[in-house]
Amino acid sequence: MLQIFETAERLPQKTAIVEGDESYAYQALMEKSNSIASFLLNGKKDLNQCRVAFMISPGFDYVTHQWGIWKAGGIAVPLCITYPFPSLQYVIEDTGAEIIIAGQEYKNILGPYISSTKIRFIHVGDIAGSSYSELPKVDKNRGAMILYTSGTTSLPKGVLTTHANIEAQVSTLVNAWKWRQDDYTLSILPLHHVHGIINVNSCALWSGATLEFLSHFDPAKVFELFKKGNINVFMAVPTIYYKLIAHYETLSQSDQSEISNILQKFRLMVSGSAALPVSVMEKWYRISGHYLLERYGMTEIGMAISNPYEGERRAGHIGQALPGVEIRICNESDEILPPDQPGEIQVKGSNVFKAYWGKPEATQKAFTGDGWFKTGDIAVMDNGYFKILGRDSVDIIKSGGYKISALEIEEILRTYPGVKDCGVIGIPDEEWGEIVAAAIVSTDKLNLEEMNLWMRERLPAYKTPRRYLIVIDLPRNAMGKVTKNDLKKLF
Ligand code: MCA
Ligand code: AMP
Repeated sequence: MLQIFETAERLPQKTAIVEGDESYAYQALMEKSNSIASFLLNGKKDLNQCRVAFMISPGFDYVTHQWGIWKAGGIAVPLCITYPFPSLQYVIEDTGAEIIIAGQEYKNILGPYISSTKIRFIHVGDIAGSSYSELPKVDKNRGAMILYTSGTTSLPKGVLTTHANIEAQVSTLVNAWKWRQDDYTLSILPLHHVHGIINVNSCALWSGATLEFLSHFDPAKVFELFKKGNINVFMAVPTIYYKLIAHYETLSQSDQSEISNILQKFRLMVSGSAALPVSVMEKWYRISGHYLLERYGMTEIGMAISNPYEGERRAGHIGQALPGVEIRICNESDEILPPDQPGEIQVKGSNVFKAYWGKPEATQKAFTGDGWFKTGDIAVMDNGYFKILGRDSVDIIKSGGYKISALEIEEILRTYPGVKDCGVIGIPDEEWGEIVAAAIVSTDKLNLEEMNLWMRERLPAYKTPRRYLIVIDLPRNAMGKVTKNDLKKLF
């Protein structure tokens, strides 16, 4: 992490963050994060990898608290600001967080729970002033961050990355995509995932660029900001490009040409987190004159494969291994296949995470005997470029760039009164990639609207099914296992 702080020291006067009408120089970022680190230390020499969960809206406060935790030697656990309480409680308890920092607007959701625990609770406003004590020298191989990812187990797993992992993930992208000081980018992605934290925020600040925040994604507001003419780098998930295109199409011809003229001047536009439909890539090219740079990554590894910054960006393909990242394609017995045969993507490199938090068995299962991380994504090399063919599990759904476990949703649905059984799947959708759909076995007359509301109290909106279907039984194979591909056909 050192380099990111070194840049801030080197460029004290340069604008680091813009948030609404406020702007903050790198010096302010350093001073504030130092005083936060001291406040967190509270007289101790080092937080020694104590987990510090924080629920802070995107902006200067988010970044300074994240940096403060790192500088004090803690492990940063960003909480999703749209999670309902049960999802927050799971992350807090699974990480064993000893400190929680919350913005004033999240006091109500967290306050009552925290007062019943021994957790130290800090409000963002509590940390004032700029006096600070000596900060610890943090070894790079110590834990820095835990992010939650849904997988083939019903509950999300915490992915522990070290300072060295984060450094590798950021520096690889800064070099490959030629980030520079005069770049100016927009942070609109959720800040409890790699895409927003690493690819956008950390790459920008590592490079001495300027990072402007928008509290949440809104196509009209994004275009308004583009029109100011400062932004020249933009990164988003395919659903966001889809929504921007849909909004563009509603504009008058003169507004369209104004936006198009601005977009032509951008240096770089990237898409990732889910497959970029060729139709979206082509439409965006017609609007902006840019072939989106599609790349492939995962919470456990940061970015691993990318189309080139210079050279052909091939539609429907994720590109080639990034420098410093080793990739191989393997069969189910982890034997290396020639890359032109379809198989699992396996990854090695200093970008690869340290462990699933508190889950040694899951960690062991995720790696081959010789230390390659098994992604579960199936790909093939097509004329020099990797192409994703699918996943090895039908229980993983990608919607709006979010990874969602069907099993987690099923487990909650089964506890709803009147639900005898259920099967959750992702159904293909042009805008969202997939949308979450649930088939419910019930003999009662279920009120689906009520059930949906009940689900939304227990799951974030993005994990809540958007389609329900009542069925007499679920399709099963001879072993009695639900055949999800048959289930998909019912929708
Ligand atoms: C949702 N809604 C519902 C239901 N579900 N309403 C009724 N019933 C339901 N079952 C409502 C929501 O409350 C909301 O309403 C509206 O539908 C839209 O919800 P949402 O899904 O949140 O969509 P959005 O707000 O329009 O946001 C779209 C988005 C967002 C901006 C594309 O999905 C997003 O930020 N995606 C990015 C995810 C990401 O960064 N992934 C990276 C992880 P209301 O508006 O009234 O509240 S992957 C990663 O990090 C790896 C390393 C990688 O490769 O990048
Ligand atoms: P997450 O666990 O949320 O980090 O999501 C990682 C997963 O997103 C990967 O395992 C892939 O399945 C998927 N993914 C990321 N980038 C792409 C891409 N460009 N094309 C297809 N799938 C992608």
